[in-house]
Formats: sequence, structure tokens, C-alpha cells
Amino acid sequence: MKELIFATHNQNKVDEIKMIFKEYGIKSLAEIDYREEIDETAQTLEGNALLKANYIFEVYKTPVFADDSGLEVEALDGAPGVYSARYAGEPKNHEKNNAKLLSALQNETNRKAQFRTVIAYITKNTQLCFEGVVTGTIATEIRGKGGFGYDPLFIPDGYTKTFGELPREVKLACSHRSNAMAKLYTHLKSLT
Ligand code: ITT
Repeated sequence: MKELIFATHNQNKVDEIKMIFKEYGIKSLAEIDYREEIDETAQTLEGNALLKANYIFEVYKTPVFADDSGLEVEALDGAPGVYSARYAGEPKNHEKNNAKLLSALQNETNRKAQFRTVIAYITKNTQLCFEGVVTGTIATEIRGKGGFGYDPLFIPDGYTKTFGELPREVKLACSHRSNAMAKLYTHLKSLT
């Protein structure tokens, strides 16, 4: 089994990815006992994904991928976007972020949004990025306890429930991260 490091400290992401990417021995940063935070100082999702993956590659010299994801809301000109994790300030807090988003969209009828992920994959000879998107709308109140982050506010197109309410399998089948991971998976398959 090939080993691949997933450069994240977000255990929810690790759980999701391990469920759809069973063939590879994916190791999270916690599993390789890497505890340090990696500063996300870039201005774009691609920049931050490359920054996280490159940082860990330089330490371990083994194939690694990282994702940077964000919620892009049409009525807010794409915010919170690359600043999604700390939308309501430091330290990052999902409940406060959701409350701020609801307040920013009060009385707003255009509730269109998308989650976007960029995955950066780094090996000795390769540096590749894969993008994934899921479109939807922002609910008018917090709904459901599933998932993480903005999931209780995000209703994917084609559904009436939020990712927080829908079965986990639905998110795994259509999410931004799953879409980007499917592209990485296709790339890895093409090498074997
Ligand atoms: P790592 O950088 O360690 O991977 P993180 O939680 O900081 O973990 P990101 O910077 O990629 O992850 O994500 C920014 C924020 O976007 C994240 O904190 C959530 O609030 C939100 N987010 C990302 N993916 C999400 C998802 O699948 N569902 C709900 N919210 C998500």
C-alpha cells in the first residue's frame, strides 16, 4: 500500500478523505505526530494549499497533499473565501463564523454560494493542483449537527437540507473536497 501524507490538522477533513480514498495509506499530521500549525499566509486557496503541502514535503520528503478550502458567497463578492476559517476573527471558531455569516446575509435574498477546494499534491518530481466546487445556497438559520464548519448553513443544489442535516454519504458524494480528490485519484491511478 502506498503512503501519502495529508497535511492537515482538521480531523473532519481526514475522516472524510479516508472514507473515499481507501486504497492509499493516508496519514494525517496527527498520525505522524506533527503538531505545529502551518501559517496560511497566501491570498489564494491555491497559494495556501501549495504552501502547506510544500512545507510538509520539505520536512518529510515523501509524497504529500494539502487542501485549502473556502466558502464563496455571491452577495458578499466571494467572501469569506480564503479567509473562511477566521471569518469572525482569532481563534478560529465555527459557531462564531456561522453567526457572522447569517448576520451579513440578513435581509439578503441572493443566497447563492459555493464551497471551493484546491488540493496541492507534491512529490520529488511533481507539483500539481486540483480544484473542486459544489454550488448551493445559504440557509436562513443553522440546521443540523453533521459535518463541520459552514455545513449547517450550506444547502447543496438539488437538495432542500443542509450538509449538516443530510447523511454523510451525500456530502462525500458531491462535496468540493470529494470532487478535487477524485481528480487527484485519477492522476494517481494513471501512474500505475
Ligand atoms: P487545515 O488548514 O489544517 O487543513 P482548516 O480547518 O484551517 O484546516 P481550511 O483552511 O481549508 O481548513 O478551511 C477553511 C475553513 O473553511 C474551515 O475552517 C471551515 O470553516 C470552512 N470549510 C472548509 N471545508 C469545509 C467543509 O467541507 N464544510 C464546511 N466548512 C468547510
